[in-house]
Amino acid sequence: MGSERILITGANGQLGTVLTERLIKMHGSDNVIVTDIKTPENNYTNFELLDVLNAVAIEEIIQKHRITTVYHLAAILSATGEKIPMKCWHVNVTGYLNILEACRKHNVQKIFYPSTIAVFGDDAQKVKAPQDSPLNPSTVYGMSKVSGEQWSKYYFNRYGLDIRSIRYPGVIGYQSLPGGGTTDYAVEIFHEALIHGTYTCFLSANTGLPMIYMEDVINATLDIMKADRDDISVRSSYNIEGASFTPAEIASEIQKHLPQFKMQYAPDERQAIADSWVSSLDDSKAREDWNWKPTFTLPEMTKDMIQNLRDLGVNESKKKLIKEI
Ligand code: AKB
Repeated sequence: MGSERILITGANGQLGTVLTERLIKMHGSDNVIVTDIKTPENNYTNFELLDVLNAVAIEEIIQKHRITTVYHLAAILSATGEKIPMKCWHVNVTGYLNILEACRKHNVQKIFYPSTIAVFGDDAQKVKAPQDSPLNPSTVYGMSKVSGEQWSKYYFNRYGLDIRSIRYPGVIGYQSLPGGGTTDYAVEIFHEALIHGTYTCFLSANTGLPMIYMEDVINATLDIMKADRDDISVRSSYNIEGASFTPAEIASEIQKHLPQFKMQYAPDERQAIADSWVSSLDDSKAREDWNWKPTFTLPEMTKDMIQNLRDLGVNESKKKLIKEI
């Protein structure tokens, strides 16, 4: 572990912010090269501006810092992707190919590639969608991630690149804010509940989606990267799930802590995206291969979110939320 030199792309995002902190804690700030297309608020020892569409810059950074492992998080998510489909495809697919080629040429040993529940489409089984479901998504984001899963398998089979991947559910955490996704409501709801006592949800009450708490998703990411190479039998991407719920269910859980909280519904264009996805996943393959096991249920994540946002000072979080939108 001591000689691992890590590159993380898209480090300013919802997950990147938290994963970067954890990787720095584990490997030391000298060994973690933090990159994003925008300058972060945090003062990292090793930060470089990086647009993943710049293949030359990726190679330079990999060579300069003698990178051995890449966590490639840079991507455009589902809702934004539908507004700028060509750009979404370009960033998510060409950007990933730039990373794969640079890794192949410069002998990077391991890559983490996040896929998503957006890879599923109307023909997938809605409840407990199997690991080997048909993948016919209706969004560009989903199409780009199905393609990314295929490219991962190709680079593993053809060049032996040790690429590991998880299909991320919607992520809920107090540390950072999501941007441009369809599952973003499940974070926004906490900020609005604490500040205004009401939230107007952009999905309808009974839209069930797979979700996961930040602590669990970070552990999953680190655990799959730690697993023995031979234990990874899925080289496209693994289903994982924390807790699946609907907007009505999370609202009623929040009401247990904030009894005055009121939820309204005004579904927008994101409803069609959510309707095309599955509502829960069968993650038994991840459990079998690398011992995946979530720890946070909906009641536990709700309690933890409210407690932490209160401790952080929700006004500060809200300021950030407004800026992000
Ligand atoms: C989104 O909503 O687009 C993302 C995802 C599920 O990948 N959070």
